[in-house]
Amino acid sequence: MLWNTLGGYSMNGWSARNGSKEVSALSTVTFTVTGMTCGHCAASVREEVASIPGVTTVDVDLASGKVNIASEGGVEPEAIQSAVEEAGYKLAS
Ligand SMILES: [Cu+2]
Repeated sequence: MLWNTLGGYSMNGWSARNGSKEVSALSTVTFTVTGMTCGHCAASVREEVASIPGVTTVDVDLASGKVNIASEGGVEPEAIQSAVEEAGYKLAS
């Protein structure tokens, strides 16, 4: 993968193609989780969501309930929902 990118660079120049490839590889999505009341809750949700294959980063904002998830290639909403429920919380509808 890395070598392909480098090859594209030297043969085709630094084009928008290279840039868009990198951006599309990492996708972020934000969900709102209800029922979290303390740092322990936030940590539980973060832990469960982080265990979903492909997820690279999980940011939990306890005050708003917003959970920001970065993943490689995207994550099924169903996977996120079941991870949140596994932790004992629910997604806001
Ligand atoms: Cu708690």
